[in-house]
Amino acid sequence: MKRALVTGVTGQDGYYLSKLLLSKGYEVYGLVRGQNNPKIEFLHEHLPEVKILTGDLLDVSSLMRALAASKPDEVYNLGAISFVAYSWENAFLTSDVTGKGVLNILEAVRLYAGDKPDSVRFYQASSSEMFGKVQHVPQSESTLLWPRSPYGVAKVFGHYITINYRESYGMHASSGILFNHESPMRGPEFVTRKISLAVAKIAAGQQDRISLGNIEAKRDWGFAGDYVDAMWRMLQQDEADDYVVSTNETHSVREYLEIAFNRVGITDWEKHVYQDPQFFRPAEVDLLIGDASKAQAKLGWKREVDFPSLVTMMVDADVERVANNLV
Ligand code: NAP
Ligand code: G4F
Repeated sequence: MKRALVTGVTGQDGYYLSKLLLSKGYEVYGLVRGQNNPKIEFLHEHLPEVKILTGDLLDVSSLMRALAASKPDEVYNLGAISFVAYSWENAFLTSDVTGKGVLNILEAVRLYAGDKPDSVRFYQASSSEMFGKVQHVPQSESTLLWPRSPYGVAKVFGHYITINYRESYGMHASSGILFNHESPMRGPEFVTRKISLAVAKIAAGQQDRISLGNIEAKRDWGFAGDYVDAMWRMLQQDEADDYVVSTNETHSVREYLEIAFNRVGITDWEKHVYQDPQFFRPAEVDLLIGDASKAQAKLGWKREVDFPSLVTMMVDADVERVANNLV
């Protein structure tokens, strides 16, 4: 039985990745931060087989302890401050957790692995946000990085320090440059879930409008359940490497709104949408569209859920939650 340690296990990807690893027979250890984190209850209820270890990416000794306790074959580093808008207001914290936190766990893995540096396979959750002010369309592994937010800058550090540990110490450390991926488990601060939740409440007569920022921004949106499979595939390769994971399509927030409102029978949706300056960003990433041909060719990965199905899945899940008073 293989063992995996997952940081960020209480997040969206932590949920889908843990489910995938458990279905493959892994023993899964999840790192949870903080004292009495309320999300532990969710894990006990929905992923009872995951063994919880406490630790924080800011505390190397806690990472060393988690490695000693889990003795992992694979480490998936999903933990991060991941909300881009928040990263301007909390740039130091974001740099520490999302950037330096990667160095902390890489160093912990390196020390733990001792004279067999490639005995623990390592996955780093890099991001399409690193492309920022895009220098090439579509974006691939070789596109110049030009981050536009403190979060993006921190992710660039995490990305290059992962490559550096691979090249310096021979670690099996791979970096997945994942484009936006969503699901009914997405946090409500992200635009897709903010919209699906609001649409469900508007349809139920509980709310009249939604306030948003830049609805012309374009993203390459996929389904989180498909993307965690790419993470796992990366760590099954003989050689560690970096891969873009995307759908190779781009859609605007406006298109997402249209499909979401149409799903609940609202066609004159624009009257429910207000633009509020507080949701515009100091520097925007206007367009993301990935080229995942390397992941498709080398990992045999492909996405299963297309954009309209993703929007529908998210709206339907929130309609059900609203009907059952769960949100
Ligand atoms: P998420 O839902 O925001 O989850 C982030 C996780 O990081 C949570 O479990 C959070 O714990 C944990 N965390 C925060 N600070 C930590 C710390 N100091 N020490 C340890 N853990 C900490 O994010 P996600 O969507 O699942 O994304 C997973 C990873 O992929 C992140 O690194 C994200 O930046 C990256 N990524 C995401 C996307 C996407 O579209 N979803 C795309 C590219 C890359 P709490 O629950 O306790 O807050
Ligand atoms: O949903 P978002 O907040 O996601 P964003 O900024 O693209 O970041 C997500 O994807 C990254 C991968 O590229 C991850 F690395 C990162 O961790 C995170 O998961 O915003 C998407 C777009 C932006 O252009 C934003 O300006 O939607 C626009 N938007 C318009 N109104 C809004 C809103 N975003 C949010 N969150 N809230 C709004 O009201």
